[in-house]
Amino acid sequence: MCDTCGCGEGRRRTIEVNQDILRANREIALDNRRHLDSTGTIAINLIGSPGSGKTTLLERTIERLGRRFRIGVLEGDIETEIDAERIRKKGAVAVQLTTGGACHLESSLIHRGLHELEGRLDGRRLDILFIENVGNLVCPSFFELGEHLRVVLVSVTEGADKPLKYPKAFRTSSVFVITKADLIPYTDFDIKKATEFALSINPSLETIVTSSRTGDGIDEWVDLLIKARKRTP
Ligand SMILES: Nc1nc2c(ncn2[C@@H]2O[C@H](COP(=O)(O)OP(=O)(O)O)[C@@H](O)[C@H]2O)c(=O)[nH]1
Ligand SMILES: [Mg+2]
Repeated sequence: MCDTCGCGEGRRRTIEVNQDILRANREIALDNRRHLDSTGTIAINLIGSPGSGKTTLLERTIERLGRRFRIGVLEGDIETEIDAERIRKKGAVAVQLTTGGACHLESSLIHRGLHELEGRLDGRRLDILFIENVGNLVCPSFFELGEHLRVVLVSVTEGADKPLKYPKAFRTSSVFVITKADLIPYTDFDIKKATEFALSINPSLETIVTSSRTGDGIDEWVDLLIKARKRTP
């Protein structure tokens, strides 16, 4: 029962609780996944630091794909409806999920959000569901949400070493999006290094360099989404 003397007893208890939470989360994530498969919806979970450009990339994506596909967005934040409102202005249906303090989204919240999204669609099915996770490169990587594709974003102002410092986010993702490439001249960001670091953590990671400001790399990003959608049931 000791949390302070370093005997490890307290730590062992904490790990057991965490494993229960992760197991319960995974079970609901599997339910989410079954539901998404049954409606032919691909779900994409975006993980990145606050301000890394997640919402802006979604805005550019909806501009490009919004007429071709029915897109829904679950926006994760601690507080406010700001991001959901930004998405709605682009014409996609969006539900804001506020965690009230938690640093990540859990599968039960996605389950509720998905019902709410679908309730706004009058029986029509979503082609693509984007989940913008709470801004954080640590906690969201531990929680499966039922997504088909996990994408980790790092902007060039954050530094090329982030894959090494936050390996779990890169190990559990399939795609690495480097954002704000238009700012490279003002930073010491090294794309080659960032890519090598990311591949050293996860050799099958696909890297795309984008700028939502200039549009660079957005074609490649959109192509990747279309191909991923074709692969889903
Ligand atoms: N220069 C530049 N700024 C960007 C780019 N993408 C996003 N931003 C800016 O970065 C800030 C944070 O973007 P946002 O999409 O809200 O980040 P989020 O917190 O990850 O959703 C905003 O002021 C955006 O205008 C980009 O590609 N280039
Ligand atoms: Mg955002």
